[in-house]
Amino acid sequence: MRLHQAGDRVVISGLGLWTPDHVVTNTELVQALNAYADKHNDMHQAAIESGHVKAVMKSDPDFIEKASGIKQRHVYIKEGILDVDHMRPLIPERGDEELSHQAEIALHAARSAMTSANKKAEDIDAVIVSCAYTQRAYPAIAIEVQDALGIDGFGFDMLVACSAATFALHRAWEMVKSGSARAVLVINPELVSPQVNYCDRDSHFIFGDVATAVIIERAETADSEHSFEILGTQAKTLYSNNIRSNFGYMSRAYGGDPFAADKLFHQEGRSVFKEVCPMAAEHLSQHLALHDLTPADVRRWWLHQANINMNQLISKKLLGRLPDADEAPIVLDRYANTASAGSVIALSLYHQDLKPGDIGVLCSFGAGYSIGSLLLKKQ
Ligand code: CO8
Repeated sequence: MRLHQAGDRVVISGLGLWTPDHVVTNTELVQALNAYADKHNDMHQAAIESGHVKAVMKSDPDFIEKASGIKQRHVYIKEGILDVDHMRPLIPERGDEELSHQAEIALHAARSAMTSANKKAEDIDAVIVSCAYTQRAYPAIAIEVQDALGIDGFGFDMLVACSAATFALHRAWEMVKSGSARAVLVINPELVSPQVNYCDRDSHFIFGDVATAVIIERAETADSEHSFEILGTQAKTLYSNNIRSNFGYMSRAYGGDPFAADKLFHQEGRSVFKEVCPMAAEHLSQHLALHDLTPADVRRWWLHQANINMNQLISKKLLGRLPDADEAPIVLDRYANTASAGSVIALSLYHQDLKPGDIGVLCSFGAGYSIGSLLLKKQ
């Protein structure tokens, strides 16, 4: 075990973003769901009338945009998603000797973060892959990525749903602070489309795929064009069943349909909205107060990207007014909810204009419930 110099000041020195080529618009998604609903409801007409089978409810692009702010999403593989006979992405299975799908998208983001931080494999000691789902239990995707990049050190996977990125950055910050790693590569390969229920109007529009990556190191070793000192990190969890996925390794023992609706992502969206917004606003004001800061001192909010109305409500609670796009950039219109990666996409796309000394807040909120935040200062 190596022990490196402890980091007095720790910075985010590199950011990577990989966006899948394929786009699915709300209109496309709704057309597919509505065609599926017609087919299902015709086929099961008698059972639906007798109450034995539930009718599939139709969706509406205007509802989606108004209720969420989402206009489109990127997906890793589009084939199958809009096909009424499949209603899921058709992703070819790869053999044990091939690079896994999730490691592949993780590598795209990782390489771009390493380039932006001017870091080579030999400068990095740890890799964390942190996201809502990993495609297998072991070996860890992080170790596969570590191997592909030629990093000598250690790697592990973390699952914290929407807060996977902020919680992993928290761990990376602690590692560099303590000297257990010189630099840490945190990657969020959010390959969520396989777990979206494209037949359910309540949730079919919510998610998109993406991969983000961040390099964390001591301020003394950082030489990138843009870097942010991490002034502090805070994490909070509170158990809730309102956002849930029951898919897992126990499915084989249960014997039922491992892909039934309750095994996929499902939520009580209204309750989540009502409960999480005040929690997030309270969490953020307390975090700022710990550093003798107020919301008015924050130049930019890189908030979790689940729902535009949630972000507006949280910002209003913090600022007493709605923020403009420059203060709290929105990416969910283009990317939809990308689980943990949303706030990191916003940081990746909207940071270069900040001036030295400017304060920013990176914050996630979602399933668990979980809330994570980092206070950042532009160097
Ligand atoms: N088209 C037409 N009508 C619809 C549709 C649709 N697509 N969907 C719902 N409706 C209907 C409902 O059935 C309801 O009808 P009725 O009044 O007759 O019952 C009506 O419209 C209103 O529905 P809602 O009350 O549900 O509508 P809302 O205004 O609350 O909007 C939202 C729904 C957008 C879901 C909103 O509640 C929301 O965004 N809540 C917060 C959700 C959130 O942030 N969740 C976080 C989840 S992400 C996360 O934690 C990461 C997990 C890991 C990711 C893995 C992914 C696979």
